[in-house]
Amino acid sequence: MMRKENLRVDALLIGYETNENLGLRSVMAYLQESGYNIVLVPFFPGNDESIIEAVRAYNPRLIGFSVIFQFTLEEFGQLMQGLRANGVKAHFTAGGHFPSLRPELTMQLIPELDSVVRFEGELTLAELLEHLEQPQHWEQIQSLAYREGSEIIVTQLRPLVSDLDSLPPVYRDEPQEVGFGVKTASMLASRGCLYNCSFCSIRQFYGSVPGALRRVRSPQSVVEEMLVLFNDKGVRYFSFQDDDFAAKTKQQRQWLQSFLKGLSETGLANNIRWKISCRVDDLESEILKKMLDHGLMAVYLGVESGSETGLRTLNKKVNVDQNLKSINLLKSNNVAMAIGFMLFDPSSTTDTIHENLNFLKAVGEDGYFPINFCKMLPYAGTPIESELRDAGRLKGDVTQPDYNFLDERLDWYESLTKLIFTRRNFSPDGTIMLLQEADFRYRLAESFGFKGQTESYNKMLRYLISKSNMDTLQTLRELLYAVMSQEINYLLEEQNTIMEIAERQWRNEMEIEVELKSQFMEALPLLNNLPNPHLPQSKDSYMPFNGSGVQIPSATPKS
Ligand code: B12
Ligand code: SF4
Repeated sequence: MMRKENLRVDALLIGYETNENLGLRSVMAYLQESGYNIVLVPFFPGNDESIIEAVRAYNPRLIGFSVIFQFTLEEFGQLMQGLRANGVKAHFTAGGHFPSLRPELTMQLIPELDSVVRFEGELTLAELLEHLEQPQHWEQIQSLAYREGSEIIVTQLRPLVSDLDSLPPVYRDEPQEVGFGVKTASMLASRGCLYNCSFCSIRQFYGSVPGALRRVRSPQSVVEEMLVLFNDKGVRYFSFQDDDFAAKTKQQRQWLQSFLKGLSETGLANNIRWKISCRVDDLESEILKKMLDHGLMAVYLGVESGSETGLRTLNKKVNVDQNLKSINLLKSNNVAMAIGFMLFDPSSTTDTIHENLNFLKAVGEDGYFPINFCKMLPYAGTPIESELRDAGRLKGDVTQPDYNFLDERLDWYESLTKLIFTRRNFSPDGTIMLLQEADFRYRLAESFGFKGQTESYNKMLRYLISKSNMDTLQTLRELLYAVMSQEINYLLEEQNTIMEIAERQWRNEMEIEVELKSQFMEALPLLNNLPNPHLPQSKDSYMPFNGSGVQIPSATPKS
């Protein structure tokens, strides 16, 4: 972030920037293209002071908050309070999933907000900036919610941008590194998804507005953006954040073929690695192999459940067998992977929990990837939220929506697992993050063509991941038995057993973490000395993609 004292900018945008906030950066690029002066400031808890300082320095006409995670509503509310308390008079607006779907509630909960920009923000925010000082015009701005006295006015919806190529490439600054000096960028080739999983915000977000449920950029524009990042910023690892990097229908496969062709023609295919997130039914051997030949390195798979009942409740439209097949396909092709998995969902019973634990054992015992799990949460506007509300099972508050299970003892079980596993599963320095990081770095090194010398490190890593997976499953089983075999009234008598299970789990985690850190430290000099043989040194060795199909000589192929 550049500091220019006493500069009055048009807008200062604030949001989580863990993997580059592509939504905010797209809004920023569009506004810049429209001639506005914009600044981006990252948000994270505890950063309020530097945000206040930035606001003083830039004196923006408008501050835009990116509330893409429902659970951050309160944090953003507090930040806005702090800004107002410091005398900041700028117009406050917010965008993202929750504000879009619940604009009135958002503005009631955060009285400091002057408006909400609903759904896709590029065009709406540009129009708001243009007419910021003419509130009488605001009712003509589509997809806006704003205050008029004590009333909240919600305007007509704006159709989705029909051609994503008409938007400028997202704003970028200096890329982060993912290890061994490899620079990374987040990418987006599409917006939206054709499915309607009951727990997911995506369908509600894009489906509430006129326009196609899923829109794709042209393969040329995606490749071109990658090439610019490769040449100008030295980016070698591209992380696609598309909701579903789809490869199921004929049309989607055709898109993919053109994309892969573009990667070959530009010489990128052999010199970059990339990651996608997709559904299990997108994966099929032939197309996967083609993607791997063009630099695909990692896949995040939306598995979600190992129980047929669970998959039905989540409306995933796949079965357990398909889940297993896709995971095995990735394993047999040596692809780095992680899965999304919800051990608990509203239909959970002891039987479905057992099914899930069996599934996790089947996929996790070999230590191929660390298993992680969570409880499905009913986000605003999702089908499951309304089902739970209708059934009188919805509880919690706006930032932490929750529900009760049909069997009261499962509520106890789930609370205990939360208590025991939150650090392992979600803390930035917990076992899962450490194992994932170690696994990722190993696979990155391996994928860039450095094989053999880290074999012992790999073996140790598989052992530790398998141990963590199996310890976790044992704890989950024992806990389930301890809780479910008792009447609620007698559960307190199980306190000691439960404490023993928890303490053993935590001891095991500590042991794994200590071992991992020492192994990692030992392997690090070796891994760090990777010669990076396939990374071209000079950006001049590449020409910009011109879409004409010109073959550009590529560097050393991937081993
Ligand atoms: C990339 C990503 C992440 C990245 C981080 C992204 C970041 N910015 O830092 C990582 C991997 C870290 C992540 C983590 C999580 N994520 Co996530 N993530 C995404 C994902 C897949 C893509 C985001 C994106 O780039 N979208 C593309 C852009 C173009 O769209 P957009 O963000 O919606 O932005 C547009 C509009 O919303 C609007 N807009 C957005 N902000 C603003 C601000 C202003 C001022 C204006 C005017 C407009 C505006 O304009 C933008 C352009 O049109 C989304 C799904 C999705 N499609 O959005 C889930 C999503 C946001 N994640 C979600 C969740 C639940 C999580 C986790 C809680 C998961 C977990 N169990 O751990 C964590 C929490 C992270 C944390 N901070 O603790 C949910 C949020 C649901 C909800 N209602 O709250 C989503 C929607 C996925 C889903 N299927 O439901 N996530
Ligand atoms: S979970 Fe994935 S497949 Fe299901 S609706 Fe959401 S983005 Fe689409």
